[in-house]
Amino acid sequence: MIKTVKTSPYNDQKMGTAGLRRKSKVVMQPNYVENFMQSIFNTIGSLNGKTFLLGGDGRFYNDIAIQKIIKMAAANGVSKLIIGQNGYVSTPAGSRIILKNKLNGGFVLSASHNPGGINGDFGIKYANETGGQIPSAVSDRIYQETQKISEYKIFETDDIKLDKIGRQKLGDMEIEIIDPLNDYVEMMENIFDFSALKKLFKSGFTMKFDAMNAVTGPYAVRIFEDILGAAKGSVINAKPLPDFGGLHPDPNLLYAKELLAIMNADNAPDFGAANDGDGDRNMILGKKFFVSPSDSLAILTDYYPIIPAYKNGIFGVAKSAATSTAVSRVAKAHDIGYYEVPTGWKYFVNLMDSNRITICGEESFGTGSSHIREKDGIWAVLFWLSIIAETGMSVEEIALDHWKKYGRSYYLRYDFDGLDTKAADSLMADLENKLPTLVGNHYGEYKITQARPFVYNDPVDHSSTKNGLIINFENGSRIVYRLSGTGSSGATLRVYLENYNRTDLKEDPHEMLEDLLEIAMEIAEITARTGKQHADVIT
Ligand code: G16
Repeated sequence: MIKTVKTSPYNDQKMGTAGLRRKSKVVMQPNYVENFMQSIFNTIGSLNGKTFLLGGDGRFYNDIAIQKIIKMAAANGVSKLIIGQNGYVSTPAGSRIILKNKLNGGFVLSASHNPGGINGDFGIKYANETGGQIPSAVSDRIYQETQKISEYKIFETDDIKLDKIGRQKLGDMEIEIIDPLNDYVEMMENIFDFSALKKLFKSGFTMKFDAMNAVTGPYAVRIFEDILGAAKGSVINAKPLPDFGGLHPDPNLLYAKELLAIMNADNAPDFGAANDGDGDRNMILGKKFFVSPSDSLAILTDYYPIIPAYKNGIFGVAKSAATSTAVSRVAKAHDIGYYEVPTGWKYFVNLMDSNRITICGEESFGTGSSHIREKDGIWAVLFWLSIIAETGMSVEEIALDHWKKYGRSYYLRYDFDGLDTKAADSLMADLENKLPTLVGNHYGEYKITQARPFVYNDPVDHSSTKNGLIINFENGSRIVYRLSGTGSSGATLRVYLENYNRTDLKEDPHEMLEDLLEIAMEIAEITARTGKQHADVIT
C-alpha cells in the first residue's frame, strides 16, 4: 500500500523568514507539497520512533495538504502524528503541544497573515523539537534536498477522518486527533491571574477581539467569553473560514478595518485586539487609540512583575533589530538582559532555551515569551488585560504613562510592495556598499553617526546572520532597510523609521517621521530605482 512516485524538483522551495509561503496555485501544482515534505523527511533521516504535530489555520488547501502529509508520514515511517481536530491548530498552540508533549517537531499549514483562498497564499511552517521554527542551517539543507528530489513515498488509502477526537492507525503509524484548545488554555491559566481578569469583566469592562475569520476564533471564544466572562459577541469574525471571509488576516490598521471602526466610534468598547491567520500576531487598541507593536513590547516588559508567571523575575528581553529601541530603555531600568536579533522569531529560540531572555517581540505585531517558542497573539491580549485589571488605567493612559517615564520612540514601517526582485536586491547591495561613505553626512538637523549592516552573532550556536542595513543619527533617530522574507511573489522593501522624543509625547507619528522618510527615500534612491513615490503600506 506504500507507493513510490517519481518526481522532479521545483526550484522555488527555499523557505523564507518563517517557512515556505507561495501562492495557493503554485502549491497546488502536481507533487509540490509532496516534494517539499519528502525533502524534509529525507533531511530528518530516520523517522522511526518520531512523533510530529500536524494542523493548520484552516485556510484553503489545508484539508488537501493535511491528507497528503498524513499519507506521506505513514509511508516514510513516522511513528505517530498528533493532529488538531478537523485539522486546526494555531501556531502558538502548536508550539505548546510540541513542547509539552516533547514531540520531535511539527507542521503548521499557514501563510500566517497573508490572505487565503485559491488566489491567496498557502504555507508550511516546520518547527523542530523546541516548538520553534527550524534554524536557517536546517532549512538550507532542506532546500538542497528539494533541488535533487527524484521520488517520494505515499500511502495509498482513503482520506483520514479528522473530526473525532481519538486514536487510529494508518499502517504502522498511530494518529491521535486532539482538541487543539486544551493544552493552550491550560497554559494561559497558569501564566495569568484568571480570577483578576474575571473580576475585570464582571465590573462591566468591554472588549472586542477580531479573530479575522481565522484560527484564533475558537481559542478566543473559549478564553475570553466562556472562561473570563466577556459578553457574548466580544469575539467577532470568530469562525475560521478557508478564505478568511475575504479578509486579509493581518492585524494592523490597514486590514483590521471592522475592528478599527468599532474602536473609533463614540461608544467604543474599553479594549480592542486582533490576531492574524495563525494566531501568532496581535494588534492592541484602546478607545480611538493604537498601540504600536514596539511600544507594546516595551510596556509589557515594564509590567512583567504583575504577572504570576514572571513575578519572581525574568531573564531578559529581546527584539528584532528593526523593532524600535523602546524596550531597550525598559531593560536598562529593570537591569535585565537585552538582545537584538535579526527579523524572524526563530532567532529568539536559542536565547530562550539558554535562559538569556523570557520576553521578546517584533515590530511586525508579534510579542511573546518563553512559555512557547513562537509569538503568541492571545498571550499578548491577556497580558494587556492583566495590566488594565491591575492599574485600572485605560490603554491610552497606560501608553502615556509609559512615554512620560521613558520618552517616546515615534515609529512606523513603510513597505514598498511588488518590486522586481533584481531591482530590490541591487538597491540593497548598492546601499550597503555606500554605507561607509554616509557617516558624518548632514541632512538638515539629522547627522549620520553610524551606518552598517546588521550582523547577529548567535551566542549559543555561534552562527552569524546578516539582516538589514541600519543608519543611526546623532539625535537618536534610526532608519532600517531590509527586504521582507514572507512574501509569496516579487520583493517588498521595508523601511523602518524611528524618532525618539523625550518631551513631545502626543504628536502624530506620520508628522514626526516626515523628514526622516524623505532622508530614507533619498539615501536609498527609492523612487529612482523602484518608480515608487510613496510606500504602499504604512504600519
Ligand atoms: C514572520 C516571522 C516574524 C517576522 C515576520 C515578518 O511572522 O515569524 O519573526 O517578523 O514574519 O517578516 P518579514 O519582514 O521578513 O516579512 P509570521 O507571523 O508571518 O509568521
